[in-house]
Order: sequence, then structure tokens, then C-alpha cells
Amino acid sequence: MDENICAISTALGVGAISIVRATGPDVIKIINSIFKGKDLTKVASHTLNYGHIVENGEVVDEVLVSIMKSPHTFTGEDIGEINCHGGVATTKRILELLLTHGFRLAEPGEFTKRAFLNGRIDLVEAESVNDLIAAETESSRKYAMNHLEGNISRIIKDMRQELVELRAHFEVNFDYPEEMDNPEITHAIVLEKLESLREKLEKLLETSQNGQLIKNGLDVAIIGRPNVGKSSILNHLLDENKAIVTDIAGTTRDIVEGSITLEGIKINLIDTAGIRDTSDIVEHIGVEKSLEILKRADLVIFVFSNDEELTPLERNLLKSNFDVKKIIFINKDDLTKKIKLDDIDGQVVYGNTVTPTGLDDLKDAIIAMFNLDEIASKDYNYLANARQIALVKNANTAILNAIESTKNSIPLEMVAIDIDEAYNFLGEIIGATYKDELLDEIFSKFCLGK
Ligand SMILES: Nc1nc2c(ncn2[C@@H]2O[C@H](COP(=O)(O)OP(=O)(O)OP(=O)(O)O)[C@@H](O)[C@H]2O)c(=O)[nH]1
Ligand SMILES: [Mg+2]
Repeated sequence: MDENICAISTALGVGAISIVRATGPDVIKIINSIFKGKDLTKVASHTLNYGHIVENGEVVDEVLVSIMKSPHTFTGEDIGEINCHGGVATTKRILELLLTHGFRLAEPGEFTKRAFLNGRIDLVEAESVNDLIAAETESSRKYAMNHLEGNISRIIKDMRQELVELRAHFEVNFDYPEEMDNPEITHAIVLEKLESLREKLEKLLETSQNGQLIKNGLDVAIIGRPNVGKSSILNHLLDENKAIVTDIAGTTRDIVEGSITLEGIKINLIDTAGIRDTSDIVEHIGVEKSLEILKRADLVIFVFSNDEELTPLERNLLKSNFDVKKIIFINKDDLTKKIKLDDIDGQVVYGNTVTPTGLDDLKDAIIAMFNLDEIASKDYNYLANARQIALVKNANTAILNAIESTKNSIPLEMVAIDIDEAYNFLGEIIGATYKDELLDEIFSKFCLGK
């Protein structure tokens, strides 16, 4: 971390302003050497300084330079940010100039990695920085901000604190069992504490599905046989003519995607090729894709046509044992009803895309099925990150083992081993202990300049 690093932090393209960001021990000195204006080595911390970037007497750009001095900065080190004119040529020129003056190009996420290594943020907060940048909806933004503000970290740290206190209590009793002042620790007391921790861990695991919904949205596949109106439904939901609609069966060959927001949650709508047996090679590939999506979607909207009886293929589709949630949309209810749903179970919504009707009911059914209105309005103390969830599961397993041992009156020296394990797993979540490879993996997913 004694190296000076820099990167373009704004998106590279045509824009009014770009920011070239730099951090490290000599940032201010180096930027000052190519800056004409105030002496940056003498300005106060957290100031914005007007001047020019110059090279061999030639003005490269008119800029504003932010100077932020260690330790109260994002990385904990000195930071300089050059606010230059946007666009590719100027921004790249300034970056190149820094690179020839002693800076190294930062790796993706290296600024945030330094913030973590310098103890400015913990690992959960660092991971949330990336979530915040990737956030597309209001709820995913709020979710990431909640993590960045340390609310999840606090829950984890509090649980670790409880474990430390429990262990300390054990130790005193192991070391000085005869001392009268020591409140005696009994299996019953230990059990009560462990049960309360188990509840907290399980709540985190149970609600992690909400976190994933907020972060990734819902993948909703629109499935059915050709010509039932799948693409018409997609277009109406998106309020855009995205997919081609014709009365020719087999119009949609490839998947067509678009997204809407329901109660702040992103809904990824996936229109698919109508499923049928076909000798057309292209259409056949499309049908295979539809079947794949059917298996991996969070929700499938099965579309049927009101004016036709269900075909054997449709009945099979509905009965097939895919582990997927489903809503049945009976389209074309403007036409005479011929469909029979005698032995079909599942939620049914009627509508058509001509008037159109039923599409708001369809949205409401999605909201109700996933409780979307509740997820977004409560606190955002959910986990969505696979690494964090796996570690909470491990910690919970260790606590369950400790509970089991305590119930069986196994000596507390043995119970202590499981408690220590749970403590360590929780520590890994916030990065109290970590391996270098883990950091590389986490931060390599970040964008350059963050
Ligand atoms: N009467 C009526 N016609 C509809 C309705 N929805 C769609 N259609 C018509 O049905 C035909 C097929 O619509 P599409 O949306 O292309 O159907 P699809 O399910 O995407 O068909 P494929 O892409 O071939 O699988 C078109 O002529 C639409 O105008 C409806 O609610 N009522
Ligand atoms: Mg279609």
C-alpha cells in the first residue's frame, strides 16, 4: 500500500466532467508537480482547488483538484481527485500523465480494498459499495446503503460480542471454579443464550430470499404454446412494442427481455418462443431455450388462450414437476370461452391484450405471491451475498452443535469449541479474518476506479 495508484473513476465516454482519482503516500506531491495554481502541498484537507494541468509548459486542461488528506479519507490515505473536462482524449491524457509521474494504474476495486485494509470499512461494507454502484432500483439502492452504513455489520458484531462474553464467562469458571464471586455458569444459562443466537442467525437466513429479490429482482418467464399472446402480454406490461406480434404461430424465435418495477423490485420479464413440436431448426432451438428458462425462472406465467381447449402438451406443461412458482394467465378473454380448467390447480388470472384487461391483476398477483409490498417497506437488514449467507449457515451449524452438546450435558469445555467456531465464521463475514485470495476474488468484481 506504499504505492501510488490512480484510475479514471467516471465512465469513459462523452460527458461534461471526468474524474481521475489517485491515492497513496505521495499523491499530493505528484499531482502538485503537474498542477499550475495554488501549491497543493500547502492547501487544507478536503478543499477543491482551481488550476491547470500542465506538461512541459503546455496546458493540458483546466481543472478542479480535490485534496483529501489521510486519515479521514475513503482509503485512509491521501487522495487527490482531478475533475477535468469529460470526453475520452482529455481524461486519458491526464491519466497517462499521472502514470508517467510515478503512479501505477489501480486494479479494479483497489481503492475500496485499501479502505478495507486500512480499517475504514469492514468487508460487508466494502461489498455493499459494489452493490450500490450496481443498484438499478430504489429498493436495491436502499438495501446497499443500509449495508454500507454498517447495519448488517452491527448485527454480526453484536452476535460476536455475545459469544465473546459467553466464552469469557466459561473461562472464569474453568480457571477459578471455587471463587464465590463468580456467578456459576450452568448448562441451562448457556442453552438460553445459544437459543437466542440461533434465532437471530435463522432469521438472517430465512429473510435472505428477500435480500436476493431486492438485489437481483425476479426473473419472470412468459411461457405457452404459439399464438396465445405471450409477446402481446410482454409488450403491454413493458408499455413498449418490444417483441414482434403477428398472427403467425411461431413468431417469437429467441427470448425477448425487458424489465419493469413493482413495489420497487425489478421484474425481469422474459418472453419466449411458443412451445410446440416443430421441424423448423431455428424454432426448435427457440423451444429448447423456452424449456431451459422455464426451469430457472423465479416465476412462470403460463399463458393459455381462452377461446381454445387446452392441448395435451399444455396439460403436460402444467403438470410437469418443475420446482417453480406459477401463475396461469388466460388470455383472449374477449373471445368466446372454450377453455376448460377442470383439473388444473394454481392461481388463475383472466384478461386480454385487446381492451386490455387483467394485466394489472397479473401484476397484483405477482406482488402478492412474493409479498413484494412488504419486502421493500420494512428494514433492509437482509443478506443477499452468497459468501455472507454461506458463513451465516456455517455459524448456525456450529451453534446448533453447541446446543445439542449443551442439551446432552456435555462438558462446557467441549461446547466452547463450537462456540469458537461460530465466532470465527461470523468474523469472516465482516473480514475480521480473511485470506488474500478472498480479497482478490471480491475486489476483482469491482469496476476500475472504485
Ligand atoms: N382477440 C385477441 N387476440 C389477441 C390477444 N392477445 C394477442 N392476440 C393476437 O394473437 C396473435 C398472437 O399474438 P402474439 O403475442 O404474437 O402471440 P405469442 O404467444 O407471442 O406467439 P408466438 O410468438 O408465436 O409464440 C396476434 O395476432 C395478436 O394480435 C387477445 O387478448 N385477444
Ligand atoms: Mg411471441
